Amino acid sequence: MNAIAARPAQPIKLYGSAISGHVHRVRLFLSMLGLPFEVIELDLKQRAHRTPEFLARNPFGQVPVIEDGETTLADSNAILVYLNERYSPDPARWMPRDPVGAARVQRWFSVAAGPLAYGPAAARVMALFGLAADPAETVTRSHALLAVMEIHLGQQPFLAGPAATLADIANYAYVAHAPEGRVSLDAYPQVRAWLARVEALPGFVPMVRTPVGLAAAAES
Ligand SMILES: N[C@@H](CCC(=O)N[C@@H](CS)C(=O)NCC(=O)O)C(=O)O
Repeated sequence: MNAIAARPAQPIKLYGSAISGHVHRVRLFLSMLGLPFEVIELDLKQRAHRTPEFLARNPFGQVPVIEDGETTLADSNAILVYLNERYSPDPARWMPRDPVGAARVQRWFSVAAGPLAYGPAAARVMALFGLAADPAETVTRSHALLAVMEIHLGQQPFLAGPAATLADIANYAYVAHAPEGRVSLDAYPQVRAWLARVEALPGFVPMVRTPVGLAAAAES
């Protein structure tokens, strides 16, 4: 454990959107680390993430992006790794140093960037913005992921083992908000218990619930 945790010289700038789960995972970890930050809210509907100015920060045109002094970084999972390595008083707590522990976190980063993004996150985006894709297929894909998580979390309290790690931070928001995409969590008590464990961690902050998402959740 580091004796004294580093602090940013000035508040970290977080370019994001309040309804983005990718952005929320960064906001959540900034809060858990107690770091100063300011959010620059981009209106994605107005394509504020596609301006030349923003594309210079992230050529993929996606949020989140952070600016920490001279350092500009995109990609939520990459940002979590950066914040942990640079500012956590106990980086091994969130990203284990042993080969198996580190690999387990990486595995759940891959889930967050794959099945979670193409399942519950995509189902929610379709519900929020009425996108023309097949919601049924996405909902089915979401339940396939949740079924795996249900078994996994019945065997251990957190995704990568006995304690919370970056794996839990990366996967929390889109699972917690899955009902906004008409993906019910009713059949997954172990998943719901895990969400409650994450919500009980010091510094936890929730993601906003949107009116459209709330209506969808009420129907599901
Ligand atoms: N791999 C990226 C994905 C980020 C992402 O999909 N961001 C969405 C918001 S939730 C976005 O910016 N979408 C706008 C677009 O792709 O045009 C990450 O983990 O940060």
